[in-house]
Amino acid sequence: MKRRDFVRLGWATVIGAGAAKLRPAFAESLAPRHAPRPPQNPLARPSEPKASEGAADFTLRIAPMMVELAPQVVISTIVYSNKVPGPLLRMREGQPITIDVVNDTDVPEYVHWHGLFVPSEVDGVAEEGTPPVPARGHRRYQFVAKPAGSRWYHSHTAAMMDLHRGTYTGQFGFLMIDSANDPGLYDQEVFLALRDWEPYFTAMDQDEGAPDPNDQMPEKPATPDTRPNGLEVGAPLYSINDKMLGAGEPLRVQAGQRILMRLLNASASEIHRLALPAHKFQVVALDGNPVPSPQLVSEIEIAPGERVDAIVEMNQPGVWILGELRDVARTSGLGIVVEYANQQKQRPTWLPRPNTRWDYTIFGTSAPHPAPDQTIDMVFEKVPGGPHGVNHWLVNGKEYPHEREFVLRHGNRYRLVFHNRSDDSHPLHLHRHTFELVELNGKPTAGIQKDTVIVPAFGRAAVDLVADQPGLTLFHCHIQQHMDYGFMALFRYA
Ligand SMILES: [Cu+2]
Repeated sequence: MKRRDFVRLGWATVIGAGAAKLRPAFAESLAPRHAPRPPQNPLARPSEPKASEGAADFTLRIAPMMVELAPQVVISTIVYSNKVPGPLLRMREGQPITIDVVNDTDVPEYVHWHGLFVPSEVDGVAEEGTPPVPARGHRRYQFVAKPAGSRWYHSHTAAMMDLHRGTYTGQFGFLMIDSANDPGLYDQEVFLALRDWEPYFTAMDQDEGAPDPNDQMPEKPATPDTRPNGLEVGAPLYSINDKMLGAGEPLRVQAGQRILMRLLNASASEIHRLALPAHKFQVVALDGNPVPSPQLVSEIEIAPGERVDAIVEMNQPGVWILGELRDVARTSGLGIVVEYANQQKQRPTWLPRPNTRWDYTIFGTSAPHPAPDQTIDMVFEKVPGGPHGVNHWLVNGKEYPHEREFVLRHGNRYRLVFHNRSDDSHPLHLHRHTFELVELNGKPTAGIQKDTVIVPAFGRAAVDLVADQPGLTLFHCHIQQHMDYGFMALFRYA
């Protein structure tokens, strides 16, 4: 695909199209809590693609913004088009799409289209050769929208020690590719992005619960690593979309409705677990791809980069908290009130829950897999407290870059075996492709198509990949700090 500059549009036109009005976030939060409003998520209203030829379908404008997470809790970050999350980019599968990105900041940026099959030159990744959106400049991205499902877009800039860059900022948004075959078996669709804010360095683990004695840890070394842990990134504030628990509009539902929740973990560093007391989630898609065996679960685990689509049947009238299982995260903002019609008088209820284990394989089948043409082993290790006191990461014994280690032949089938020899769980993401989960800690499965998979601490996962998207392809842990400090590899096509 040929990239064109959009100089011919004229700068004034671009500014005109891109300049969103200041968001009335403050006014909204001052509105009476129970003012009648249509029961829908404001995010569900997409920015309208523009019809005229030569104009972009969407314009994103990168600029700083004050975000009111709660009354008197206001943070400063960088966002897309004065919104957190950025505007919902909604498109049809197969539709050619033009997106203009205007960068009003002093640093180059990359916008990555997560989960899409797009060429390396537009994937929004420096390592793959995508050109940046220059500081105080602009760039046009063009691609064909595929595959259908819940996708998203976010900054793909390295942050290193600067916790105001990359995925630490508010530069993220939902990108929905609608399939012509969506059965539409729901009454409301809501987009819920989990986030943390104001990151800081700490040597304490943020999201790891106590290890379950029943956990399989096939990659656990015989002798434990006794070196002191280095710095990781934590956060004191959380939100769903741009509001801390209780500060925003509740999710308004009616008894009998089926609510499709499109969940995204847009955090730079933390895996989250969510529950809605008295309700169950019917998980229908993982990373936007329908699962072969939709199942009812009472908790959802979702890692940075992942999406979970789940339908919740509203059959327990009341006012509830959809929130993080960990009290510290939920009471620091990670939740949203779910309010049934005519129940407003009640206080939102949270019920402590037994910690069940999230297991991807229950959504799969037991179909056999074709034999791979080649198996590629990838071993991940932590170097605790390297330079700057920050943990560093090794892929097959070395930090990024890898030159010719990972070479794919077009059309071949590969089995990637991820050996996590560290005491952290890692959400591993492969760009521009989806892979099929084959095995997790010895448990076989089939039919689960993902682009990001959590490999638990000292765990092992195997995924099958058909090499059908020629071009440079980045692989990395979706935790920003891990990626910045070595946890990346570039796949090439021969
Ligand atoms: Cu990681």
